[in-house]
Amino acid sequence: MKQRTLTIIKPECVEEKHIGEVIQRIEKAGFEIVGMKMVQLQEKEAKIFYQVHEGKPFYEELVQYMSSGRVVVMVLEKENAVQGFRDFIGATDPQKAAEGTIRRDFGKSIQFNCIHASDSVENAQKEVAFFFSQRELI
Ligand code: FUP
Repeated sequence: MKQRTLTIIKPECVEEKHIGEVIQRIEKAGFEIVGMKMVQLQEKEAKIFYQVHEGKPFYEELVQYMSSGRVVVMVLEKENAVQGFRDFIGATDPQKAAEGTIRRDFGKSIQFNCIHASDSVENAQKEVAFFFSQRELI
């Protein structure tokens, strides 16, 4: 069944001008971009987006980082998109990510790991709704 998932090209990856390469890989892998925008998250928005991690040791830093610069947010559509995209980008820690994955090739550390992917169908729906209105999704 076709699914939709949310991805974010994170601030360091935007800063280092990898937007084009990352999007090219995503498209070549068969994910269809059905929504896309560039934003800088406000700190309060990043807090809400990462609410599931509240209380964890890395939460505050993660919120600061994700609101520190421009990000590119996309909604991707494909069969089994949620798990498929997580497998495609690689493990959270770029050093543990498989060769040829986006996180392995563009990530710097577990925090600066280039790209976000929704972790479940339910969270994907919530995350898509967090960033996009109905008319922004084609
Ligand atoms: P993932 O689903 O692969 O993005 O990983 P998690 O949901 O476990 O983590 C979400 C984000 O928190 C990561 F992308 C980066 C950050 N993080 C840290 O900064 N330190 C950690 O130890 C774990 C996660």
